[in-house]
Amino acid sequence: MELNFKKVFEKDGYVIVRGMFSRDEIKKMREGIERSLKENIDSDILSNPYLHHIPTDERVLKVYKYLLDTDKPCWWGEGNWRVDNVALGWHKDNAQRFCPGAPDWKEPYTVIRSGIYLQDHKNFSGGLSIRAGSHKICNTDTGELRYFDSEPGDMAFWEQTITHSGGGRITKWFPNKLIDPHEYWQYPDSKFRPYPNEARMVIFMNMGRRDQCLTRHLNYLKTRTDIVRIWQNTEYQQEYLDKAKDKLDIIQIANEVKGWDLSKLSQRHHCLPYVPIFLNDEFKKSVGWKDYHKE
Ligand SMILES: O=C(O)CCC(=O)C(=O)O
Ligand SMILES: [Fe+2]
Repeated sequence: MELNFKKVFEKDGYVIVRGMFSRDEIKKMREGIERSLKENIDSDILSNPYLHHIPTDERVLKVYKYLLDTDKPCWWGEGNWRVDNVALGWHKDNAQRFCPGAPDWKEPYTVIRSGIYLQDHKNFSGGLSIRAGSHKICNTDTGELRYFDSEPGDMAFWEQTITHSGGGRITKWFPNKLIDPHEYWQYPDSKFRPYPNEARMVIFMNMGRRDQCLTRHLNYLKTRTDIVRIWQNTEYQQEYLDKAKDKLDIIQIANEVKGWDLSKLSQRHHCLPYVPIFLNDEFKKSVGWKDYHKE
């Protein structure tokens, strides 16, 4: 795998690495998700008996190390899978999405998300829509519309600040002519290519490096029920940790949030404060703030 896409990544805010996994590996990942569903395993994938090898896979790490410019990417347990559950509508996934004055927009947001889409979105709808170059812009209306036309085996990496939407649809006769997801409703279904026949399965992961952005990102995640619930479900097997710890800088936030009352957290996104008057001791106490970049 030749790594020569840093400039493109920095300019567009995303990259698709083709043919990272074999068809057989993809089939096993699908089976791993099916078994997890049956056995009710909904925890960080590094603790999942069927999927724990993915974050430490040499090919995955090679790309993360290259993009993050670090020898040991940070792992904090933001790795999960989704089945038929699509985040529709343009959005970003960073901590402060609406204030251009926030550090998110003044400095690079160094957390990188990735997705392994386990079905064909080259010939079928259902892939990710994104706005190229929008990772540097604090609004969701700007950036050329693109579609992740991934085939099983491809893996996509994108910035948390990029504008994106799940469940993209391609048209039947002109797959390169994309329609804004907010306008799909204006067209008949017959205009679009169908979704793949099999269930839509995606494995998502985030990695970063030890810096102030990481501290902001992790404390932001601690305000959200969806991610805290996954951490609460997570018990790392020592064997997996031992295998991973030479490759990943592991932060076990899962241990910090064990007894937390989920009803006190938020189901939705709330922007992380960034000016001292709001990012005060009371707020910090409420999220169990930690300076992860200093640890
Ligand atoms: O379902 C998808 O493809 C998009 C999910 C999403 O928005 C995300 O993982 O950040
Ligand atoms: Fe998202």
